[in-house]
Amino acid sequence: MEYILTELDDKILIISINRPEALNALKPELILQIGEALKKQANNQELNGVIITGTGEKAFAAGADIKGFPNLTESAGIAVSKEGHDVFNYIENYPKPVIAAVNGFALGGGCELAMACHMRVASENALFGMPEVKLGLIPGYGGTQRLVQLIGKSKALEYILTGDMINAPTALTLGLVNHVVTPDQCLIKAKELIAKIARNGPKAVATAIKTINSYFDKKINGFDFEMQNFGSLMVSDEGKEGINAFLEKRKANFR
Ligand code: CO8
Repeated sequence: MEYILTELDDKILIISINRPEALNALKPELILQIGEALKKQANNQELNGVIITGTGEKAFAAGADIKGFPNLTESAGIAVSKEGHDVFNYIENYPKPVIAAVNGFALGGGCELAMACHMRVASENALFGMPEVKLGLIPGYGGTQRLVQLIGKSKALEYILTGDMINAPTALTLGLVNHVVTPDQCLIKAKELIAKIARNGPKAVATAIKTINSYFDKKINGFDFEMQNFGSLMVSDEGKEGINAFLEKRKANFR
């Protein structure tokens, strides 16, 4: 069964989580389907970026599907958590910008999915939160790590330990989201960001994503990695074109 809708709209892959009757709760198969949809387009040179959103007006995703939890053994719980981690890591390292357009609830796994994206555009009615402790659990799709990265340890501890929801203006102040817009502007703003990024060198964009992510990879020295990547971009066709275009006072032609 398909739990997501996908469409290619003006060089943007739009993935819509499509379980509005369950507030788009994330079944494990649904998360795998998101991963598959991304993999299918990973080598599409024409693709400018990806938007992940939820169908309906109430939710981006209200978390992992709690109704499937009672069937899980400890090892199955670990395995399902790992499957989610693998997909969310894939999103985080995707070479094209991936933006979450968050309309309504983004709780638990839904918030974790939004945090794995490179940026978040929230509608005014968005509500974020990590309510797992209320279920006697902790975040299991990377939330303990990514919330700290995005808003700092002190606030992450507060929101994960209380399970309190975070409204859109607060999320903006905390740095959890990039923009807050009216509900009808949510997709439009996400598309605008992708279009703006698409004017830049695609290799540079992909390398910037990889290099920024290296900050959080304990096995990599991010400064060394940046120097290496800077050097190889300088001598790349794309780097030469961007530099020449500036010197010749013309617009760069990256594609
Ligand atoms: N899972 C399954 N079904 C859900 C979920 C969910 N997370 N959230 C909502 N639904 C369902 C409801 O059960 C209901 O369906 P039904 O009528 O058939 O029972 C329907 O969606 C509508 O929900 P409500 O009637 O509850 O709507 P309200 O507007 O009254 O409330 C809330 C909205 C506040 C969002 C409420 O639904 C809620 O609290 N939902 C649960 C939020 C939550 O706890 N999320 C975290 C889940 S745990 C998690 O995400 C862990 C991630 C890591 C997993 C690791 C591997 C397993």
